[in-house]
Amino acid sequence: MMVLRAVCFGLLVSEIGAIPALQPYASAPATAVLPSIASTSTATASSQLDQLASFALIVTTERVSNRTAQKRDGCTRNKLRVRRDWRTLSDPQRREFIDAILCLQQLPSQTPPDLAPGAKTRYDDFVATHINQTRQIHFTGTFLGWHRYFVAEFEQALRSECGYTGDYPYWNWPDDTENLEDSPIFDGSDTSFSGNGAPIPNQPPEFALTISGRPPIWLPTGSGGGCITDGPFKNYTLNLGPAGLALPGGEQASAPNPLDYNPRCLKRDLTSSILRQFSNATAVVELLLKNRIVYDFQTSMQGTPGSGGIGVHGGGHYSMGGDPGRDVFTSPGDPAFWVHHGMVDRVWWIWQSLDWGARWNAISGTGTFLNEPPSPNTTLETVVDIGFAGSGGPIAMREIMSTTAGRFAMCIFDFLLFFLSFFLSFFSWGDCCGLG
Ligand SMILES: [Cu+2]
Repeated sequence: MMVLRAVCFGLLVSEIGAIPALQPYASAPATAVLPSIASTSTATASSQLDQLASFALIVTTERVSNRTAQKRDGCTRNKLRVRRDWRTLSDPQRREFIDAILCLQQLPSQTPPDLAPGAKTRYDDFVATHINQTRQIHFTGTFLGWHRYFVAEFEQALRSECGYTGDYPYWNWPDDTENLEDSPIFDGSDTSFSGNGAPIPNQPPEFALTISGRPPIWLPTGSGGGCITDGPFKNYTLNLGPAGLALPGGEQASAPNPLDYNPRCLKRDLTSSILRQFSNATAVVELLLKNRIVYDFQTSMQGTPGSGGIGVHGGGHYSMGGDPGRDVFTSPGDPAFWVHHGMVDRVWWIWQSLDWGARWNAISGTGTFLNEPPSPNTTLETVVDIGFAGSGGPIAMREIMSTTAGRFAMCIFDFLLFFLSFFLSFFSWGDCCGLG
């Protein structure tokens, strides 16, 4: 372990160069010093983010190395499940993930038709659940935990129903702030999530987000706007929604019943400027370092109402644009949702790991969107569920707060650096502690 730690910090020191300020963390390995202020230099902030993620990896490794924790959590180092940056996957690995999603889009829905008449495929089950619960899982105390569960159950469906064997990927937003069209996620290649939508001439330059009667936030439209034309999902049909789809020009579109069958193409309107403004490396590091209490962290991540911002979470969603990219309810209908929320989960994991003892179970907020209408506080005993999307059933928040404990003991580890993963490869990686 000491060797591991020494290697990690050796790497970090060589990576980060001069970090503006350093601060110790209470429950961290004694030798750790971390940045306390997000650098305004993109390159330095990216290194800071790598450093914070590497630190989280060390904290997690130490936790599962500890005999007491092993006994308590049932999660051991030889059962680790790894999450990876999409950029680090080989083409065949990317293709395996894409093919597993395409497979879910072929399997029949398990949602009863009277509940969601438009849910035709297994993939739609996830979209239907998100539409159904949107007001209870955004700007609520369950936001982070619910989406962690949702992503984990999606991963489990890919594995158990479509034979996926690879690692679950995430979209590292700061890498794509210059040009989304060139991103390995959106470049339209066979190993991407399909590309931009066909360009719409003379598209209105902005669209509006309106939250609970507050002044609208106007954001720019992008370089596409129409149906996607290439890549693995070009024949994919979006069956559900819309429900609160922000349209260029300021209008919103909602179907009378968003769970009815409404087949249409997937539209994208890639907007690098939105990602650059809200999900750049400085913004991610600032989110991680500035917010010491979970209420501030989760609210800032989603865009503090009245601030004019949309947070790193909103930055990823709205930079995809189109339909359902601009529809909070229907957003899982765009397959890139899953790598975006892989990153959301990763950022929460890093934040928790910065002070694990105090933060793994930190929970705040209520059960309704911005507490409108007022509802009881969310607690560790609050039960969440994901309807017919997953197989895990209702679960208490307490069970989904940790990546290495609880009923789901997901053991999410994060390899940022190829040579770090090479160094660690003497561990025998296997299926993690199991879901359910
Ligand atoms: Cu969501």
